[in-house]
Amino acid sequence: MTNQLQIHDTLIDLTQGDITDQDTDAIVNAANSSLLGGGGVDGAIHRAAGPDLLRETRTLGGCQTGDAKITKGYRLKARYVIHAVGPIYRPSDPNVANLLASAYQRSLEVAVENGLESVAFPSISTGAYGYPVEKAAAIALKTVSDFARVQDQIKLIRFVLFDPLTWRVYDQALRQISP
Ligand code: AR6
Repeated sequence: MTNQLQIHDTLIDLTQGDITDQDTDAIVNAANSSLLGGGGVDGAIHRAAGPDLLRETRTLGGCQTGDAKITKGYRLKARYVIHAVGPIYRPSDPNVANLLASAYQRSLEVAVENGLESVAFPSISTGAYGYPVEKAAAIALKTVSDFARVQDQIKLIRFVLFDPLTWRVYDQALRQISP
């Protein structure tokens, strides 16, 4: 299953699977602000990268919600991991959408600063952090497509959706922004 949208020099594509298998220049981790690991995709990335990843994240002093920090990828195929911290969903908080958009935006900025050309994202905040997938997918795809319109360095932005339901929601959201 795949769905794609080309924007200038950047291909945005959706795939279903395990992000730890990706050979993009970087994979993005849905981390927490400690950057010391956790469950979900964070746990899977730390397991696949090996203990050197935690050794490096311990030196970073954490990361604020809506921000992102880069490390090496160690045993992963991806050379780098960009650790992004999405918000815990609170329906009454008007800032959660901005913080989620910022997690994607900052990840891409960090990728550009490090000369990278391909980045794979999970669905940030829609697991343990409880963000409704329909809302999160629209924010994620709008943020990365706006980014694609204003830069030409990143050639591939891939979303690796773990479960079929999340994949379908992103697929629908991508269709809505496609010409
Ligand atoms: N590859 C791709 N996606 C995955 C994988 C994988 N291997 N494993 C899970 N997902 P979550 P959050 C999906 O909970 O909501 C952690 O404990 C999952 O199905 O990983 O941002 C952190 O340390 C869901 O669609 O991240 C934080 O404390 C998506 O990844 C907290 O969870 C995100 O789910 C962050 O919560």
